[in-house]
Order: sequence, then structure tokens, then C-alpha cells
Amino acid sequence: MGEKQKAVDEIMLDRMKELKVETMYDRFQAQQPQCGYGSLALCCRHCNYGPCNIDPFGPGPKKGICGADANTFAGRHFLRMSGSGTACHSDHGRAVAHLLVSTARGEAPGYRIKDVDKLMMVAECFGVKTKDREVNEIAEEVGEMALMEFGKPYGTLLFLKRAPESRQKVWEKAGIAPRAIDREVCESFHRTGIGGDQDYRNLTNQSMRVALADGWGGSMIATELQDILFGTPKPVQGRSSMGVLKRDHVNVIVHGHEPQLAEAVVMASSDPEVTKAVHAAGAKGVVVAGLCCTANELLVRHGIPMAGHMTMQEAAISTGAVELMVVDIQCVMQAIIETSRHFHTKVVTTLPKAKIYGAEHVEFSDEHALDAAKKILLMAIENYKNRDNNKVFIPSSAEPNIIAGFSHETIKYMLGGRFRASYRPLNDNIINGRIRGIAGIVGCTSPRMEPGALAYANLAKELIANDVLVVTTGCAAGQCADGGLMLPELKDACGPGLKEVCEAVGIPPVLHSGACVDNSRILIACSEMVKEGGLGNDISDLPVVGACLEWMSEKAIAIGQYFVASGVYVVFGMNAPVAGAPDMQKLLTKDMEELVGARWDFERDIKKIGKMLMDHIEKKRDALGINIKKERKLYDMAERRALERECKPVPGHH
Ligand code: MSK
Repeated sequence: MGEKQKAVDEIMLDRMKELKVETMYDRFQAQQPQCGYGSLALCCRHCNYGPCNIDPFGPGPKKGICGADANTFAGRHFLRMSGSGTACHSDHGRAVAHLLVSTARGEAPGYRIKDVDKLMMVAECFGVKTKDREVNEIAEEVGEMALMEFGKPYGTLLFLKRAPESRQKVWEKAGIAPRAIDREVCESFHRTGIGGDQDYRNLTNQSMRVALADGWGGSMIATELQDILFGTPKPVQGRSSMGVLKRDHVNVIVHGHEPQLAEAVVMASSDPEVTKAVHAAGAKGVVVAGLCCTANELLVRHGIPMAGHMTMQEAAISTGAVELMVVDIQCVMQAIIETSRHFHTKVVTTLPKAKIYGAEHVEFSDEHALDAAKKILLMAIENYKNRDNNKVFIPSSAEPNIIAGFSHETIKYMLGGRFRASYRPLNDNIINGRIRGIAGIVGCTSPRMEPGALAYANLAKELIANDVLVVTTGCAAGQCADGGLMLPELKDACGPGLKEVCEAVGIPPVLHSGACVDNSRILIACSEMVKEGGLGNDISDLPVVGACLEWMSEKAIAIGQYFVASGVYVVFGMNAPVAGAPDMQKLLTKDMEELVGARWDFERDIKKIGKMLMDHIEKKRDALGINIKKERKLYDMAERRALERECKPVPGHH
């Protein structure tokens, strides 16, 4: 039996070690042991009486100086994380809404309305008149209405009415229907200051409300308006791995989250001045590759290659083949500046709200996007001559290895057909048991996990073997792509029911739906399944689950909380962020079910998570009365190792 082939991140870590380039794994080790108080949410520094710690096990204090107890500490932390995550996605959504307005007014050269159908759908949802009006006129009003969602003084968010009525009633009854997005973020920080909200149950209600303002507000605005501007994703062939970089090309990596920058860089890459400069520099062309969620955005819309996910940003620079890494915001590590010093790579920041000390800054704006993008590309080309070919190490080839681009509209069309697009066939296949349920596998990658562990890919394999259709976004999607899970040929790894469906429809069993902001697509898919009928009256009735194995960002907490508050059972790997506060943890993992029909689970042993998800799916099927018992495939240790080997081997380096 041959040795397990190394994954790209393992190969690159070996290379970085050889070159003595520090990595996040080194810094992770240097941080051990990490602060126990912080890990358990038992450290509070919200005021200068503190920092206060609570000692849950020993003789130390059980309260902060103000008298706040462990549950209040943890409840505040959890709310601040939900608020911060919501702020990230929502500020992103606001930027897209501004771009839609400036595009409609003709003030953003290069951009245009690409999906008029989606514009009309959003217009209808916002109550914007469409009859006898120009597209740009409608788009301007839709953009302005979207901007109003951030700060309107009265009412709740307009997209909430896309949820099933039963769910809207749950939110009303619990008093958690979100009002303006900025209001929910602002109130979350207000409540968590010294002397504010000190009932962990009330704090948790607000964490649901602010998170819902993310999922059904800021994130949904970002996704829908991006689709209007850049196109709604459709199935597209793409590539994922660092092998997309080319030795004889100028390589530019676009990293971060907001696609307007990346789209401008792609547009500018075909500018005649850029082409001329590339040839003058002696290169065969320019490769623009994405990293992190920018990669997901470019991949699902255009099939533009993906160089890697979050934990691979230092590794990408360490190929020695990257002339320039241009970044916008979110999940960009300061460490890339230090990494770039070992090579010739330039790091360029672009947003006034996200600068990095040591990076060059080229200001990006909607009005001058193409000029900025061209300038950045010319900087990269100019830097090509500084590349040290002895340091170039590109770890894998670039065979087509993904079919991506599964928006909820695409899934509907593929399953139901162009002329009667509907979720009926999906619901029918769930009812007849060919598909047991749906799992959203989403979220970050983390140095807490062994490099090359491919945890998300292994979980996805386990689920599809049990006839569960997997939808994935964010860095989890990047890892599933690296694991070779996004090809229709993978149907042979499915259980017989799912295989039959994938064959009939021509889809892979693991569907790439976009970036972390695009989890809102999964909310809409769930709503449509309920509205289609036959699977209960609410999202909480569906055999649908969510999982995030390597959560890292506060955005992941906001996402988890909006899924739970929308009725979806969610399991997170790693540590529970409220583990030091038993009542708070019980609230999340048990009591929330009574309030919103769903709950969290936290499980350190990620090998148990597949079974937890399957158990929940079968429980929901039982409750719906659609269960024909099926023997489940549970994996023992030897089989799990076999799964790891089976996951698509990453081609060896050359
Ligand atoms: S980039 S938030 S590591 S998914 Fe969206 Fe990936 Fe998580 Fe950042």
C-alpha cells in the first residue's frame, strides 16, 4: 500500500520550512498553551475595572468586579462575535449596494447590470415599480432601497418575507425579527458594554436578531446585488490548486472578499496596454487567480482559477511565482507582508478601511476601479523581472478539477428543467428517500487542524456515501475542491439513491455555491423547499443540517447563529465559544430548540460529526413520516483512513 499522497498545503509547508519562512502553524505552536480564560469565554475586558477572569474549576473568583457572572461574560462574547460577523458581511453588502447605484447612474465605468431577471426579482421584493421603466432606473432605486435597509428608522428587513410564513411568525413571536442592519449591530455593542444587558437569555435573543440581520439582510443584499452586477452563478468548469500559477506568466493573486475589486482586475487584464506590457516584460501572459472567498466569487461566476483557501495565503506567496497579491478586506493576514519579504512579491491594499503596515496602497473606488486595477496589473508586470527562478516552486498541475457555480436558481433549473424550474424534483427525491437530506458544509480552515487533513472533504464523502446532497461555500468549498469532490464523476462515491439523482441531472454530489457571504443562497433554497410542499411547514421541519468544522472568523458564528435562528440544526467543530458558561451552553445546544425549532452542537471530535448530522436528518425524516429505514454506513477508523486516501490525490509537484 503506497504512502498517502501529500496535499498541497503539506507540500508547501515542507517547502516553507526548507526556506525558513515562518508560517501560521509556527505561530500557532508559539501561542500554546492558549489562554484558558479566553478559550472558555471567561475573560472580560469591556471596561477598565477589568480585565476580569472567572475561575470555573478552582477557588478563584466566580464574578467580575461589576458582579457579572460566567453566563453574562459568555453571552456578551457570543453577541459581540455575532455582531462583528454581521458587520463584516453587511458592510460588504453596503459596498455592493453603492456600486449598484453608481453603475446605474453611469458613474462606475466598466461595470454593468448583468442579470436583469434577478434585478426584477429584487425590485419586486423591495416594492420597486418596474413597469415602463429603464433597467438603470430600476437598478438605481433597488440600490437605494438596499442602502435604506442599513439605517431605516422603522420596520423590519424586507428580505425577511422571502422566508416561509411560519418562520416569520417564529421570529415575531420570539421578538427577534431584525430591524435596520446597522441598528442591530449598534445595539449589540450597546447592550454588551458595562452595565448593559446582563441576562444571557436576552443577550442570546439579540445575537439571533443581529445574526438574522446578516443572513436575511447584509449577506443576502451582497449576494443578490452581486448577482445583478456580475451575473448569477451557473455551472462552470474551473481549477483549484496552486498549480494554476504559471512559471512563464505574470501571476497576480486577488485575495479577500468583495468581488468588485477582483472583477475590475479581471477586466483590466485584457486591456491592450496591459497585454503590451506583459509581452515587453518577456512573459506569456497574466494569470489572475483568486484566494480565499474572492476566489470563490470568481470561480462560481467565471471559472477563474482558485489558488487556495484561507490557510494557504502564505503558501501562495511562497511559491516564489507571485508577482503581486492584491487584497481588499476580511481574512487577510498581516503575516503576508513578512512572507513577501522572502520573495519578490508585492502586497497591495486597496480599501481605505483595510490597510496593512508595510504594504503598498492603491486606492480603489467604484468610479476609478478600472484605472486602479490597471495600475495594479502594471505594477505586477514591472515586478516580473525581479522574480528569482531558483525560488519558484509550484506544487501541482492545473487540470480542470471542479464544476462550480450552483446558485439556488441553478439548482432549481437543473433539477426542474428550464421551462418548469422548481424544487419539486428535489423534494420528491427527499420524500422517496433517494436523497436522505441536505447538508450545508461551510466555513473556515484553521491551523488547529493538521495540514492535509481534508476534514471537510472527508465529511462530505461520508455524507454523500449516505445519500446526503452537500452544498458548500467559503473555505470549506475550497477544501472540498482540493479533495476532488466537485466533479459529476464522483457519483460513484455516492450512495445508490444520490448517485441515481446525480446521474439523471448531471450534477456533482457536492455543490459549490460561492463565498461565505453566499450562505444566504442556502437560506433561500430551504425556503423554496418548504414552499414547494411535502416536507413540513417550516425550515425546521426539513431534513437539512449545517456544519462548520474549522470555524475561525466571527463571521462563522454569525452564520451559525442565523442558520439556527432560521430553523437549521448546526454543528461546529473545535471548541464551543461559550464552554465556560454551562447555562449559556445549554441555551445554545438545547433550549434554543424550543424557541426557534433548532439548536447548536459543538463537537471537538470531528469524526463524530458525520453521525450527528445523519442522526438529525433521520430524526427529521421520522417526524415527517417519510422514513423508509435504510441501513446507514457508519465509518470506523480504518474506513476513515481509507476515505482520506481515496480523496482525490493532489498531483505531485514538478
Ligand atoms: S474566507 S470567513 S476563512 S470561510 Fe470567507 Fe474562509 Fe472563513 Fe474567511
